[in-house]
Amino acid sequence: MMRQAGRYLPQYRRVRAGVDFLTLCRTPSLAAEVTLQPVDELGVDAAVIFSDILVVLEAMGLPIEFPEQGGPKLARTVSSPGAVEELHIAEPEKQLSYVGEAISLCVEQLRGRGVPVLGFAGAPFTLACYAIEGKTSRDFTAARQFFYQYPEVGTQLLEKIGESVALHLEMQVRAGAAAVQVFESWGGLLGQSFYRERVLPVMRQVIARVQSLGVPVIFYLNGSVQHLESMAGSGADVLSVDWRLPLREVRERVGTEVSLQGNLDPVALHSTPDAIAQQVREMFSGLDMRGIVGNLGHGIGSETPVENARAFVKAVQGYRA
Ligand code: 1CP
Repeated sequence: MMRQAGRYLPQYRRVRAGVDFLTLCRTPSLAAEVTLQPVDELGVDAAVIFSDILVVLEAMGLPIEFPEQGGPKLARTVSSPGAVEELHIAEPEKQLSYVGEAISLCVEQLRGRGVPVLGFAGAPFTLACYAIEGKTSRDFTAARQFFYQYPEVGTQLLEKIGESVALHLEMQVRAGAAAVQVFESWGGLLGQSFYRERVLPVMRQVIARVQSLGVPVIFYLNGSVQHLESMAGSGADVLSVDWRLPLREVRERVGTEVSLQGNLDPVALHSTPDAIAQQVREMFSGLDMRGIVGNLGHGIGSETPVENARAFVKAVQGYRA
């Protein structure tokens, strides 16, 4: 599940009560502990390393803060073409080595259990949104404006972030990640041709770089309806889609060469275990199940009842059986 290690789990909140979010990310033993909680508690088939997409921006020279209220904030933003010039390419082996150490610890602790560890990173456009605006936004208007105002510099920004993301993912693979997921959480804000022409070329490069190390890449895009053909053209091994279209229809649009991951609306986990099992059957109905990964259509909410998250995992695994 997306964001499977986190606030809806009481065990996570107990660990978090003693440390701030960034300390948790930067302490490999603690990051590994919370990464493994959903494996033990829910029986998920893969562990998703505990980290955040924004750590790459910090390594590029934009310090981040995670205040207890109000969501993450950057201490500096990219507000002019000059600021793009000043950004560094991240050096993950030096600056983000804690992520690799946490992955290696998880791999070691999961040995013999048949549970792979997944790495992840934000996609270049989604990270550019945070780099330009410095915090979350409903529609990232200022970020999108930047790309129209400074088309060439906008592309340079995507390329610099893309290079940093590729290096970060390569480091995670070397540390033992069996696959990686790239999160394009804000891609749905863009029109079809803008995404295809301005963003997809950089995504393709990132994906190919990681694949050359021999691991599959999962490409998640929230708001995927208008971008399915772009996603299919990205070269990713698995397309992870939101809940807005049935998987059957997604399959028709992207063909049979690529695997699909998804796509229950995470809000549906606020029903009952029986209703969740019914929704999982509906989600898979009429599909050839080869190359299908059962998942949510976006991150699990922090108020989700744990027994319902468990019911979701059980329903997917029951369907597979
Ligand atoms: O206090 C806390 O515990 C902070 C809450 C929190 C958590 C648990 C944040 C702040 N990040 C995380 C962990 C996290 N972030 C994971 C954990 C690993 C797992 O999957 O189990 C992952 C995969 C992420 C990825 C992430 N961070 C994304 C992409 C996925 C998505 O939901 O679209 C995004 C957009 C972020 C930014 C971010 N970090 C934290 C928050 C609250 C946000 C969202 C801000 C916003 O709404 O724009």
